[in-house]
Order: sequence, then structure tokens, then C-alpha cells
Amino acid sequence: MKNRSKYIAAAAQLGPINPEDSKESVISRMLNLLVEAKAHEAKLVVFPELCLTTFFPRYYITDQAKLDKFYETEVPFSLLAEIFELIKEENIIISFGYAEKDNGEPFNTSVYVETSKKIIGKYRKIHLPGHSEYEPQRPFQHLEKRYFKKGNLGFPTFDTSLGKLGMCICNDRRWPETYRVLALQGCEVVTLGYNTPKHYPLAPEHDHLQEFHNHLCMQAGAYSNGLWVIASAKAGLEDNCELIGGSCIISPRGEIVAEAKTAKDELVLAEINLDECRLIKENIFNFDLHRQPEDYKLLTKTTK
Ligand code: CDV
Repeated sequence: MKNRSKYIAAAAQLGPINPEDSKESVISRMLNLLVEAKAHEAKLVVFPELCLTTFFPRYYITDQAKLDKFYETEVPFSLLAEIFELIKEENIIISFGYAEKDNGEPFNTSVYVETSKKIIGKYRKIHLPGHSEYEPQRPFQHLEKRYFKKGNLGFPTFDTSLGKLGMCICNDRRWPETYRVLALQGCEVVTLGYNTPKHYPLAPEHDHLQEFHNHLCMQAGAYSNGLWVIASAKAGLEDNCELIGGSCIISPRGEIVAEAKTAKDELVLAEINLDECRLIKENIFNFDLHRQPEDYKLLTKTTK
């Protein structure tokens, strides 16, 4: 690449995936988005959280065989064969989320994969929202605490041809610590996917703010850490549960530079300029000059 610091990136938003939709049908939709991304010369393409299936933590599933179908025991390269065939001549990094079972341990996982099928990064979701037991009063469940273990890889960053990248997944994006711990390792671009229901049964009075809160936390994270955020939603009415869209690319200035217009499969494109991170990090948020870790000790000592 001529100029490592500038390239086109894409948030590859997916519309609803219903329980009866096969993984193959989802992958053919991902393929369509990649064809478009390739036509725009995108180098980094970010798909949503748990993007190969419907958002299954919505269901209380007691049949283990049925539940197991949602998990992958390894990155499903055979399923993704057409995708890698399409981009084999390109220099593209793709990121996508899937339910992982590693030696029987379940994680909500995201990976970076190069076109050579090399896995260059893995992250397992740390902030798992929801509950672990069936709650009949809810219109739909959110059983992430039942179906996944807390991620055990920390918040790693990855030196790549597209800058220093780091991942988080959905609920992680609401926590300022996520961005800060990535930024402290020099992260320049945070990529993430999400499945966010419009209706939050525990505080329905916030439902009208879902889209606002989505952008608010990511814009604040981008600005206060001088990094880019690429956020990709699974959106639309998925088996009667409305998921917000709003996939976007946010600059280190905290500005949304590109945003999805629909709640369907949609590619959101923007030019990433890594030099813009410096403008924030060498000035208003110059960690070396102004950060005072000795005064924040409480942050790692208490939960609340
Ligand atoms: N998939 C998620 O982590 N969703 C949560 C919802 C449940 C609040 C989110 O933070 O968007």
C-alpha cells in the first residue's frame, strides 16, 4: 500500500437474520457486501456481532443439540470459502463476530482475518449483558450470561498493515474503560459489531434514546482517546424484535463521518486517516502530558 495512513474502511451492516435463515444464506449476503466493498477499494470491512445467525440469546433454548448449532468450534473457513475466493487477490482485512466454542468453553468472539485466511486477531466479549436464567416477564430474553463465558483475552491490540487495530463487541462499546485500555496500547482504530434491541425491557423509558446512546458512547470513546471507531449493526426487525441500525464510522474528532441510512444490509464507507489520531493525542488528550493515573486508582479497585 502506498500510504499506510489513509485507506477506505467499511462497516458492513446486516439486516435481520431470522431463525430459519441458514448460515449459507447469511454468507451470501456478506459476499454481496464484500463485492461492493471491493468495488470501492475498501481495505478494512467490519461485520456485526454474532453475524452468522439470528441473535440467539433472545431465546431460552433447553435442547443442547439445537443450541450447539449456533456455535463454531473454529473459524468456519469452509462456510466462508466464497468470501475468501472473492478477496484472495486483495489486501483486505475483514472482521466478523461469531459464537465460539473452544474446548467446550463458549465465547462471544470477533476476529480479524486477512485475505490469506490468516487469523491476525481475536477478541472475546468481556461485558456480557443480560441474565442467565429464563425470565418469563420479558418479551424476549437476553441470555448472554447463560450462553457465553466472560472473554479471557483482555483487550488486545494488533499491529497490522492498516494501523494498530483493536476490537470490542456490542455492550463493550458503552464502557469508557474499553476505549481507554485499547488507547493506552496505542490503538488507532476500534472495530465493533452490535445487536441492540430498540426495546430495553428493564428501562423502557430509555427506548427512544437507544440510537442516541449508541452514538453518544462511541463518539465519546473516539474523541477522548483520539481513535477511529468503525461500528457495524445487525439491524431491523429480527423475528419480531426490532434492532437499531445506525452503523457508522467515527473520526478521532468524535464526528460521525458516515452513517447507515437503512436497517437493511448496507455498506457504510469512509476514508480512514490515521494521522488524525495524532491531532487529538498530541493536543487536547496528550496522555503523556495530562493524564494522571495516580489519581484514578479507584478505577481498578472497585466495581462501583
Ligand atoms: N448484544 C448486546 O450486547 N446488546 C446490549 C443490549 C442488551 C443493551 C447493548 O449494549 O447494546
